[in-house]
Amino acid sequence: MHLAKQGLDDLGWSPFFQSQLDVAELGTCDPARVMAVHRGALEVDGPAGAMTVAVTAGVRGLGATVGDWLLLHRTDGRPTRLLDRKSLFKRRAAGTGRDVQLIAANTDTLFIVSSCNQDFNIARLERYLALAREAEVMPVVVLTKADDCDAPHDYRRQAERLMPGLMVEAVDARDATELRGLTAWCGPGQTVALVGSSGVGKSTLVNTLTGTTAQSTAAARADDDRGRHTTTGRALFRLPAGGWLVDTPGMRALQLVDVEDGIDAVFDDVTALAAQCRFSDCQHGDEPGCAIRAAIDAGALSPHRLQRYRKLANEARYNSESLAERRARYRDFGRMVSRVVRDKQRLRGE
Ligand SMILES: Nc1nc2c(ncn2[C@@H]2O[C@H](COP(=O)(O)OP(=O)(O)OP(=O)(O)O)[C@@H](O)[C@H]2O)c(=O)[nH]1
Ligand SMILES: [Mg+2]
Ligand SMILES: [Zn+2]
Repeated sequence: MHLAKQGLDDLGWSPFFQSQLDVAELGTCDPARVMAVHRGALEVDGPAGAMTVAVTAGVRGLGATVGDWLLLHRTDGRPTRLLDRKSLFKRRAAGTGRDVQLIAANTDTLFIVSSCNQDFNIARLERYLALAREAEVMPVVVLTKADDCDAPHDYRRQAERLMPGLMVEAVDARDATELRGLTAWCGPGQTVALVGSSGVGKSTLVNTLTGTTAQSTAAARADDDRGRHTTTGRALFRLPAGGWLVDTPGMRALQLVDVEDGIDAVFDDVTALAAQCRFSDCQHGDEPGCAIRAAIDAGALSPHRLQRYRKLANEARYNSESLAERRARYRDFGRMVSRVVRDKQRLRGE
C-alpha cells in the first residue's frame, strides 16, 4: 500500500532516526521506509512518495530489510545509507549454511502467533520470546483458533506463566471483535511484526486487523495442522488506526543467532539461581553448593525448563560464534582431552 507524501510520523519516523542525519544530509536527502522486499527491488515510501528501488550491488550492500529506513538522494533517488535500527529480528537461515536472514527492522511489538492445537509448544514460545527480549521489543502472544479448541484458557494460562506480565490473547483470528485487545499495539506510527509457524493464522490476523484481504491465506492440511507456507514475501501493511503490520512467512524452525541476552532474560529465574551456585563455573551436576540442583530437588524449578534453557543457550552460542571461534574451541577441547589422557597415564605409571 502506498500513500504519496505519507507523513513521516505516520510511517514510524521518530527522533531516534532524525538525530542520525547530519546537516549536509538534511539538505540533499530524504528518508524512506522499506515497505516491501522483493528479489530484485525494494518498495519504499517517504516524503518523496512511494517508489521502487532496484537492488543493485550497492543497494544489496546496505543490507536493508522490511521496516528499515534508507536515505535517498533527492536528485536521483539513489540510496546513500541505511539508518541505525531501533530493533532488528534475525535468524539463522534454513539449511546448512551459516547465513543470517533478516526478518524485520524497527518494529515496536512482536506478535508471537501460535494456534491452540498441535502447534502450541512451550519451547517454541520461549524461542520467540528470546528473540523479542534480545531486540528489546514488546512480545505479545496471540493464540489463534480458540474457536476450534475446547479449552483455550488452558493454553492461555500455560503461555502466561512463561514471563511475569506477559500479554496473551486467545482469539478467533477471523473475528475483528475478538482482536480488539490487540489494537492497543497498533496505534499511529507503531510497527508490529507477526511471527510463527506456517498455517497458524498470521495472514488471517493481518487481514482481519487491516480490514482487507490483502494477504492470501490457506487452509492447513487436514492431516498435520502444519499449513502450507502460503506467505512468501515480507511487507508492511497499513492498519486503520495508523500503525503497520509486518506479515512474515511461516518458519519451520527458528534458529536463534546473537540472542544470548534475550535467552537470559526469558530464563531469568534459571540465571538468578545459577548466580547463587557456590562455583561461578558450576555445571549444575554434582558440584557442592549448586543452587540449581537444590531448586529442582525442592520442586521450585522444573528440570524440563532447565533442559530447554540449556538447549537454547547452546544452540544460540553455536549459531553465533564464527567458524574461527568454533575451531579454537574444539582445539582447546582437543588439548584438554590430551592433557587429561596424559595425566591419567602418568598417574597409572604408564
Ligand atoms: N477456525 C479458525 N481458523 C483460522 C484461524 N486463524 C487462521 N485460520 C485458518 O487457518 C488457515 C491458515 O491461515 P493463514 O493465515 O494462511 O496462516 P499463516 O500463518 O499466514 O501461514 P503461512 O503464510 O504459511 O506462514 C486458513 O485457512 C485460515 O482461515 C482461527 O482463529 N480460527
Ligand atoms: Mg501467511
Ligand atoms: Zn549449579
